[in-house]
Amino acid sequence: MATHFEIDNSFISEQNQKTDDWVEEDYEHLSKKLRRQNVDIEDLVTRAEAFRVAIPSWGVGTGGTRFARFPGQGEPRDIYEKLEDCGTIFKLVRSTPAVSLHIPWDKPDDVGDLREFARQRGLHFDAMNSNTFQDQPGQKYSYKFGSLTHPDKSVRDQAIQHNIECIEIGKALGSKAHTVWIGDGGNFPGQQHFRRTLERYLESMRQIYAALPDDWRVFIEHKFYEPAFYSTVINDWGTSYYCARELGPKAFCLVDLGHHAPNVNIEMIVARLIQFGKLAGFHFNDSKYGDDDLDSGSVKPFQLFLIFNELVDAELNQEPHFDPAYMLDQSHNVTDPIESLMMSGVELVRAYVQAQLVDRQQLSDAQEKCDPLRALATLKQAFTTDVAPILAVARARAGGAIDPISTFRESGYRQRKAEERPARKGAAASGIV
Ligand code: RM4
Ligand code: MN
Ligand code: MN
Repeated sequence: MATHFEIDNSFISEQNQKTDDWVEEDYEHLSKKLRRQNVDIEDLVTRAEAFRVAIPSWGVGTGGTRFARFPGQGEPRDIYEKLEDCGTIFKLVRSTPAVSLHIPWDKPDDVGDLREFARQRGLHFDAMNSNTFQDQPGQKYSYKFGSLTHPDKSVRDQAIQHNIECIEIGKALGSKAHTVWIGDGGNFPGQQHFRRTLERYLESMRQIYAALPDDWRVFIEHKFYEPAFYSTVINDWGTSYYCARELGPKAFCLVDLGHHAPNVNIEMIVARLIQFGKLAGFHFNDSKYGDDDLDSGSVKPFQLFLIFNELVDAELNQEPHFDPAYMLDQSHNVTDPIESLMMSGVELVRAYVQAQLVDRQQLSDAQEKCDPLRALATLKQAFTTDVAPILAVARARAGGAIDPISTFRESGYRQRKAEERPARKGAAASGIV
């Protein structure tokens, strides 16, 4: 069998030695600064080390737009190569041991073999994702006009069966959750009867819900437009919340950051879902207009921080049913996907650690005393603290890279994969193109 290039641990520690000096110096300085605020830096490093975010299998391939896709060199050609890349990301940043699969893009021939392949790389499987927004070769009924909410029962049944199959595959892989995002909706006023389509959704979802094992959860993902441009069936968090309540205690609402109109107060939606005990978790990304595919923290890092502020507040308060699943869901069209995913993963830990720095007593006092300026200043103090040394130390202690991007580039991984993975004739990249 051909050997596959891997970055080895000794290479990572060699690279880390190049940067050790400044890390130590900056860490020391930050620890003194934080001590003045009664914060123990070691406690933050422990929390940073424990932070986990899942990688979407479809994120390691190059994405594209409706206009074009510019494939990168050495792209993964199948689920095994995708897992190889996920394993590399995990090795360098140490916070991403879970991978989320999309079926049928990642449908394995041999589930046991795939599970073992992942295990050998220290990886396991996060939520499963179904796909009823595309037609697959040989599929009997088309999803052109919807899936779980289609007027024709045969189409709905086919979509239900597909979701149940995803759960079955997930069970064999050791997953514990299933995410349902549908592309169902309308492009024209009058095309769909709004109430009737939502009724059909619930009817279909009840059957999927019934197939969930006891220790599983189902995540409902809302999106306000695209691919349908006039209306979508699960358009916002209110609809998602209503459905999750109707379905039962194993149903939760998933927030994909890009699935909201520009300027929507997402942190407030997060707080509401926490309060109602229905927050499933996140698909993290960033957006500028109506997109859902920019890298996390690239455009609105303050918003990301404010979201984590709500999450950390809930964590510290030990809110009931609070067990959010974190995943990245973004499309890398012009960057190396491995680099983007590593950087995004790091941005999430950064926001998480910054949110830990919020002086909660001071914030609460400012709120009770109706002092908005003080409240904002309290948040800003945490947000403007440069926690980079904490992140670097956490990664290094866990065996990861102090500088994941440089280490990745120095390793020559991408060039090696370009040799190992010549484009297969006629093979289309699986995923959104
Ligand atoms: C959608 C949504 C889903 C993802 C697909 C690929 O916009 O975010 O989570 O499965 O894209
Ligand atoms: Mn998503
Ligand atoms: Mn999306």
